Amino acid sequence: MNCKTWATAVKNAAYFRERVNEGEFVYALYAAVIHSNLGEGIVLPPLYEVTPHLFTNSEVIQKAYTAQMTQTPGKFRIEFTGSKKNPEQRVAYFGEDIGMNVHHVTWHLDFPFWWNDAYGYHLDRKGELFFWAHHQLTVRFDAERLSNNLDVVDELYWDKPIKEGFAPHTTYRYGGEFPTRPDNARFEDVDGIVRVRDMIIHETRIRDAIAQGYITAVDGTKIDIRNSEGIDHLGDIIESSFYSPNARYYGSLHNDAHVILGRQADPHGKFNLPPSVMEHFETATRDPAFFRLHKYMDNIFKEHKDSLPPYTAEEIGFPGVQLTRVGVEGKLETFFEDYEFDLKMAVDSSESANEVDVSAAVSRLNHNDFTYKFDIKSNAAKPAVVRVFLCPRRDSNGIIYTFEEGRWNCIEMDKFWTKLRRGANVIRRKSSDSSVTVPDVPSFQTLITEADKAVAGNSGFDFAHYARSCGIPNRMLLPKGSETGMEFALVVSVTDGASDEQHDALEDATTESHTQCGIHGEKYPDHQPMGFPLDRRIPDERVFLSSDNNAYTIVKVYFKGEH
Ligand SMILES: [Cu+2]
Repeated sequence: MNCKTWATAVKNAAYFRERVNEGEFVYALYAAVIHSNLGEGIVLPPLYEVTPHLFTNSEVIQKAYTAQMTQTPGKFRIEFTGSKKNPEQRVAYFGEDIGMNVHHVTWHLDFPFWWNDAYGYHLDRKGELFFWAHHQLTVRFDAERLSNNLDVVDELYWDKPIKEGFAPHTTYRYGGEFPTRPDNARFEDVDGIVRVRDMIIHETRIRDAIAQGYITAVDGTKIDIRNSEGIDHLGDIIESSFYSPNARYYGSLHNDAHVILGRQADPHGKFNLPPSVMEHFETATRDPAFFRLHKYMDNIFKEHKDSLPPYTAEEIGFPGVQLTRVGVEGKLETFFEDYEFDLKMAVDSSESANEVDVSAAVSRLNHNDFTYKFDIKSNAAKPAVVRVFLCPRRDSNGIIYTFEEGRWNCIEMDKFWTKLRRGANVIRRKSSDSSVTVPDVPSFQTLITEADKAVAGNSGFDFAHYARSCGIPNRMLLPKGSETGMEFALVVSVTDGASDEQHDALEDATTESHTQCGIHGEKYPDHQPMGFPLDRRIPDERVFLSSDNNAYTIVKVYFKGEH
């Protein structure tokens, strides 16, 4: 991070590559490339090819080793963890998706909890982004559960058993298998690290702050949180990050929760087990308890959002603008496809044995591209911001959610700025342009080949398109849905974009996943709270639905094929 020239940076990287722990090296290198000016425009190879152990299961790793030992190339299929006797297995494709895991790791690299502004700049709305990115993971997981006839996730309770156990079938490169947790484990203190009591105390202090409407900073001053910025402070104290105004008092609820939950297989350190999947961003979502943990955090954030006054008709309105029709061109259809990635870095190589080709084949959720079509009438030329949400319409019993119940479960699909003309406007927006998602990262081999070509002066490869790997994989934009078509409300809101100064620059490829990942080194491009206008209570849906600029339509998401 402190290197002044490219040559120094590369030589330092090479030096440490030989001398530090390899996991630490990869983390440090990725963090430095993301945050240093020298790293601008560098496309980092997909982590599932760099540290495959953390993205696939032990069975596949074992086969790759055998292939190398016997010098027989091979392609090995990854099965999702668990057997059919475990209902959670139905949604393992989500928590174990290699692209979703890369998004989660990269989010935490883009917004490290240890970030200190002395490193060079401020991470704008980091606490709020922590809330929003994880809230979106939670609602997306719930939508996948509903697609697979499962109930939505219940939260974690410190005084109740952790219902789901987990056998990760994942191994470290060095240090053995990730620990297993049986069903219905009860929380125990983790010796010398974190006590259950502390979790309850910190949670109570945070809930107190929400009820009081202010946070107490280290010096005793009160920070008002009953406003739009409150969520940002809350995110900082709940994670907690170095931005927390009082980590001594509010603790580190989220980070400690990952550790205490992760260590329940060996809370007293009797068996000398390595850290669990919960303690690595790469692997945490594999454990279904991750989503319980985040539902618990999410409900605390909701308690705060519910303490704010609902938006008034003026706040969510856009005078002179009417959204007259919301439609989709193309069928909303999902399917599973096979994807192959390289496993060479999972096995040890030596000078005396050739490297053989080893790869993994995994089944991934994808969908057909589609286009939104919005008919908007405007009484004048003006900039507007369009927000698109997809909200499950029914719970697992088939009962239709009320507007107020359903709005918290909405999946953010897209947010974009547009210039309305006076009169009738027809706006088409492609699903592939979503500002929530990123395209598939090219393989390490493709990046090497294309980089060599570019150095030789003949590459047409669009590197900038892949500059960021934080963002929901575009192929997972739609939840799976069902064979007969699962109903969702497609909620669209068109509001005033005049006070968002950056809207002209937003179509640049390197900013494409800004809604949940921000823009490196810049202010978050939207002045409204994340989730607006559905983030606050809607006690009277007529306020929302009678505004001309907000509308919804019911759509169905079809799943084609087998799972
Ligand atoms: Cu996370």
